[in-house]
Amino acid sequence: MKISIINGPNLNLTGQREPEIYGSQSLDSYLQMLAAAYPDVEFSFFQSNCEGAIIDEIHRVGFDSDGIVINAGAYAHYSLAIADALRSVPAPAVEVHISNIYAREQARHHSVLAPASVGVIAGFGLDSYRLAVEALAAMQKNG
Ligand code: CA2
Repeated sequence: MKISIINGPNLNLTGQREPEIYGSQSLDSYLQMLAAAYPDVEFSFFQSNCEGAIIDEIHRVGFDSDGIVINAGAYAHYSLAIADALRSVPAPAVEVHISNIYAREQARHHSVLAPASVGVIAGFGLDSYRLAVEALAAMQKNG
């Protein structure tokens, strides 16, 4: 099974700032642990602070992956271009957030990516990524 994990703006700083919201582990080290826990899954990892680069990556992996796990950061709240990109590829996407966006400021309560995704996982810290991988693996297993 091939799963592509795509991260958006500022997520490269996870673990370095605002640990009360995003935890103290770096995203890179977490994702390495995640990959080690799923030796049968072929992962690709991508992070960019640029909207167009995220869209290019969705186009690159979306025809070949069995699933996309996407944390688009703040773009989740307003990027119709990223939502369009998710709709333009066959791979199912799971939208992920480290924090519980619904317990934060009003502007973070809405996601334009949610309607373009098969599901949303938010609020479980970095474990949100593992839960998304589990969801995609269960979807594939159950057809
Ligand atoms: O909770 C999430 O995963 C978010 O996608 C994180 C985004 C935020 O804009 C979304 O509303 C929710 C922010 C990315 C992380 O930003 C950092 C800022 C400072 C230090 C570390 C990370």
